[in-house]
Amino acid sequence: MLITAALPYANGDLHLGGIRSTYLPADVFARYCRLQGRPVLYVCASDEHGTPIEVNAAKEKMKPDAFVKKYHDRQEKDFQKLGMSFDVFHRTHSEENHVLAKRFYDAAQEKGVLFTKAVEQTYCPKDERFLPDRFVKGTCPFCAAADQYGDGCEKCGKVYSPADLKEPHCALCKTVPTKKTTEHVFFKLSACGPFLYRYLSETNLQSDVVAYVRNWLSGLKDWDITRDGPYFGIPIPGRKDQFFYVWFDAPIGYVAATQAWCTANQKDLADWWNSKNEIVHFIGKDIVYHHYLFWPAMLDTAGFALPTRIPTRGYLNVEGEKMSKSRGTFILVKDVLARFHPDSLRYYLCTITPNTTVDGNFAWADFQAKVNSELIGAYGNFVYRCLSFIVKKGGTIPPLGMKTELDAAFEKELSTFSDVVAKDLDQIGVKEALEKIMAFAAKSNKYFNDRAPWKLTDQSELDTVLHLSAKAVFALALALSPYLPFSSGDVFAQLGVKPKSWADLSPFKAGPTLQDVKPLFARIEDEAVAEEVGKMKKSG
Ligand code: B3M
Ligand code: ZN
Repeated sequence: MLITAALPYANGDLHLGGIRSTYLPADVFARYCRLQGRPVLYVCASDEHGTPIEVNAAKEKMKPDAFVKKYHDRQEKDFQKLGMSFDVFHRTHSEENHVLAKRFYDAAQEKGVLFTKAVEQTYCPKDERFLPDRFVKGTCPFCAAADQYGDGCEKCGKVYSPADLKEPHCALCKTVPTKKTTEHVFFKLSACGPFLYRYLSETNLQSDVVAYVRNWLSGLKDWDITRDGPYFGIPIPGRKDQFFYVWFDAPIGYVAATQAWCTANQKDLADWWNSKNEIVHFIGKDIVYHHYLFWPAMLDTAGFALPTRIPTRGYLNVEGEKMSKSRGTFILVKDVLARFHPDSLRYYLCTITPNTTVDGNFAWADFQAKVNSELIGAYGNFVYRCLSFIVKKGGTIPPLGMKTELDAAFEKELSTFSDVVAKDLDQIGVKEALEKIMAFAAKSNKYFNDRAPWKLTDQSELDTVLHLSAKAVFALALALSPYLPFSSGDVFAQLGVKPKSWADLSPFKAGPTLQDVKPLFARIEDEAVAEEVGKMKKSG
C-alpha cells in the first residue's frame, strides 16, 4: 500500500484546507492500514518549483532555494506536531527528482509523445522577461472569472496557458504584456484519449470525480511542459534556458520521495512502485485534472504502475466563506496547535470530511461543540469515568465474573465493533467510520450508566462490568488510534496495555494496575473560542 498526499508548495505555512482535504485522511488511512498489518509506505514531499514560489521568495527578498528550504522545514515541524506519520517527507528540488524527471522525459521522447512547436508567450517589456503562469494574471478564458492566474482558473478548475488569458497583465508591474515567440516542448495528451478512457473506466476511482473527468476527455489539449528561464525548476535536457513546468516534475516527486525512502532503507523503487501494489494518491479537488489525466498519461508513457485510487476531497470554508488571508479566515495549523490539542483538531476535521468532493466548513463554535460534546462528552468522559472508578476500587482491572444478559449483549457488540468500522475504513470512509466509533462510545457510556457499578454489591457482577467497560475503553482507543494517535497513546499507557493490531483485543487482560489516570482532554472554554473569533474579526 503506497500512499501519497499531494505535495504542499513550500510557499508558506500549512493551513487547515490541505490538512482536511489531503494529509489527515491519508494519515488516518495509512495508520489504519499499518494496524491491519499491511506493509505501508506513506510518502510526501515539498513542491518547490514554479512561479508562485519565485514570486513569494522575491517578496521575502530570498533566493528561491533558501526560501523553499525554510518552508520545507517549517511545514515538516507542523506536520510532526499534528501527528502525520509520513515515512518520508522529501523535496522536489532534490537529486532524485532531477534524475527521475529526466527519465520520464526521455521515455516520453522515445515513445514519440513529445513534439515541439513555436508558441507566442506572454512577455513583459518592462521587466524584460517571459511571464509564465503566475507571473501573469487576467480573466479566465472559459468562465470569465476575473483575477485568475495564467496557469488555471480557481473558479472553474480549467487548466490553460498564460497566452489564453483575457485582459492579461504582468503580476509584477501590472504592465500589459506583449507576446514573444519561443519554441516549446509539448506532451501529446490529445493522443492519450483511448488510454485515459480505459483507465478511468477500469480503475476503481472515486465515482463522483470520474463522472466529470469523463467530460474532459473529448477536449484533451496537448500540454505545454516547457517554461522559459528565468524559472525555478528542473532544466530540460538539451534545451537552452528552458525548464520543466512545475506540474511536470511535481507528481514525479511522489516517485522521488519513494525512491529516497528506498535508498535509505536498501530497497528497490520497484519493490514499492509496481502494479501489484495499491498506489493511492490523496488530493484536493483543485488538482483533479493533473492527477486523473496528466499523471496517468505520464506514468503510462514511462512504463510506471498507475494509481489504483485517487481519493479526492473538497475545499474548506471557514465560517461559511472561502478562506481568505485578508478576512483573517486563513487559519494556520501552527496557530491552532499553539492553543488546542492536536487530536481535537484531527477529530473535528474528520467529522467534516465525508468521502466525496463536497466542501467542508470550519466554524469555531462548531469546533468547540463537537470537541466538548462528542470527543470529550462521549469518549473522553467515558474513559475517565471508567478508569478512575477502577482506580477507586484498587486500580487493577478485574477478571470477568458472572454475566447478566445486558453484559453478554454488550460483550458481543464489543467483539464485532471493529469489523463494522473496518468496512468503512477499507473504502476510505474516514468520517463514516468515525461516526460508527462514536456511536459505540455512546453505547459504552450507556452500558456503564445502566449497569451503574457504583450501586453494585455483588463482587462478581461488579468485576464483569468493570472488566467489560475497560475492555471497551481499549477497543475504542484502538479504533480511534488512526484518528487520535496522541490520546490513544495516553489511553494505552493508562491501561498498561500495548496494542498489537487492528481489532485484536487480546492484549487486554485482567490484571495490570492502571497508571496515572487523568482526563484525556481539556474542555474548550467559551473565552478561547471568543478570542479566536475576535482575531478573525480584527484582521477582517
Ligand atoms: N503543490 C498543491 C496544490 O495545488 C500542489 C500539489 C502537487 S501534487 C503533485 O494543491
Ligand atoms: Zn474559469
